[in-house]
Amino acid sequence: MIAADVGPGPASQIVAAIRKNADGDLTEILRMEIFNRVNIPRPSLENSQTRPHVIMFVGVNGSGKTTSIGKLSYNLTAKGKRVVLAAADTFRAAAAEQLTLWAEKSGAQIIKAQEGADPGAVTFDAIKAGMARQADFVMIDTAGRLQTRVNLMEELKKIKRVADKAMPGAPHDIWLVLDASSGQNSFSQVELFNQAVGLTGLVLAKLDGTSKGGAVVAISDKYKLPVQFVGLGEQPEDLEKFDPAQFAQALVSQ
Ligand SMILES: Nc1nc2c(ncn2[C@@H]2O[C@H](COP(=O)(O)OP(=O)(O)O)[C@@H](O)[C@H]2O)c(=O)[nH]1
Ligand SMILES: [Mg+2]
Repeated sequence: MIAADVGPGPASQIVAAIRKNADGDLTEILRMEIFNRVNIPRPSLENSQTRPHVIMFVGVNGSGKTTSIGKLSYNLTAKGKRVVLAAADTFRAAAAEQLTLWAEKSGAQIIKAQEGADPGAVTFDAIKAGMARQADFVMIDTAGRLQTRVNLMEELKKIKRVADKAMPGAPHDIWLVLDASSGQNSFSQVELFNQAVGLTGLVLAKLDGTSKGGAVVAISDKYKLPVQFVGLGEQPEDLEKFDPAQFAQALVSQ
């Protein structure tokens, strides 16, 4: 379990549970212990009564934010939902270009600005556009550079405040995108971003790699944050709803 990034806390609890049931099917007990920890209720996006439902994506550089937004946008527009994307990572011009490609691929609308522009202004405009166009979802892409940790967290707090100004109650969700291969490092990412902006859920990207995302077991245990989606590649279809049973099974098989 340590090798699978489950973390020392849950690992020793699970070992204790297995000791108690030493006569039982060990693999089955292990699977259930993992399942019970990651099976956190997650409200379905499709049932949201809020229009537009505004989701802000946060996370460190390269974790998979822009790609996850692109795939989710593709998924939602395919179901007939109207989506507006906010290119609020204005740190690099390439970030807006990357999101523009996803907007084109999925048929979403995109609000963007020049490199270096105020991410709050982009967020404000995107939410207003989403309201005016009666969009179902507005998804906000944000920057993730951690070398300027304090600035980034202040920037994210500001985006959150501006979103609420544009539409009281927004953002309705703030999801942290984790790279499944980050291992125990993802624990401190959750701590950091949760403290700054208050998370409502997780996206586990790059689960198609060698790591089966065991760190989520400890994260779920402590923060009770549901994993909403998992990323399984770079193609538009490579995003799936998180399935706790399948996740537990994959981790045990590993
Ligand atoms: N294999 C795989 N690659 C991914 C996945 N999600 C993102 N990537 C890749 O990871 C890199 C960083 O992703 P990006 O979305 O730009 O990260 P961001 O900096 O958080 O916006 C890109 O090369 C993506 O194509 C995934 O689920 N599986
Ligand atoms: Mg990005």
